[in-house]
Amino acid sequence: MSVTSFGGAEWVEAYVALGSNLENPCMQLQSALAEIAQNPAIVLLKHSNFYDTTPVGGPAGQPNYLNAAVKLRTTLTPPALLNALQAIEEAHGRVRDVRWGPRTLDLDILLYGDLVLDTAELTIPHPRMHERAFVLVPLRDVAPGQLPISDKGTLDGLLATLSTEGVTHHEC
Ligand code: ROI
Repeated sequence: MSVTSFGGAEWVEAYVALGSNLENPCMQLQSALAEIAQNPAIVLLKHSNFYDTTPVGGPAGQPNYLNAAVKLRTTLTPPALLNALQAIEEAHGRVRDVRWGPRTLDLDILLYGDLVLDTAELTIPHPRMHERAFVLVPLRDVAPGQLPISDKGTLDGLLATLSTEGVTHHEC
């Protein structure tokens, strides 16, 4: 695990994906960025562009998503970061009913330092990130192309294998 120490606290770099396809996705993502940044145990380092993306999986006919990604530094452990992100999702009225159904706000931990974790609550790296252009295209805005994605290859290597059709830059 690579960590940096500032005044005693251990700071780990992590990447988080954001998604929304209900109730004004631009507003959902912009306020989520502000709320993540407000956490005293999180420093938001960079956020990506916003992308309009065709839904992958889930029920037919759901609206397009707005996706983004952030690079942050945190002293929170992975479960504590997950709790913090879920509290923001809940404040945005996220209801977990239909699996892969439409949602006001989805915040997923993609990577946490070079940690590999597989528990009932949390799998890091995110288990499907390597096959999702709607995750990797925004991630490339905030992460280097050589970033390793578990044992699946580098970010640029994976992007070269995926169709990015259906992922288009979106001004909010
Ligand atoms: N599809 C897109 N394009 N963007 C998402 O954020 C997204 N999230 C999901 C599923 C339903 C798998 N599909 C998605 O959870």
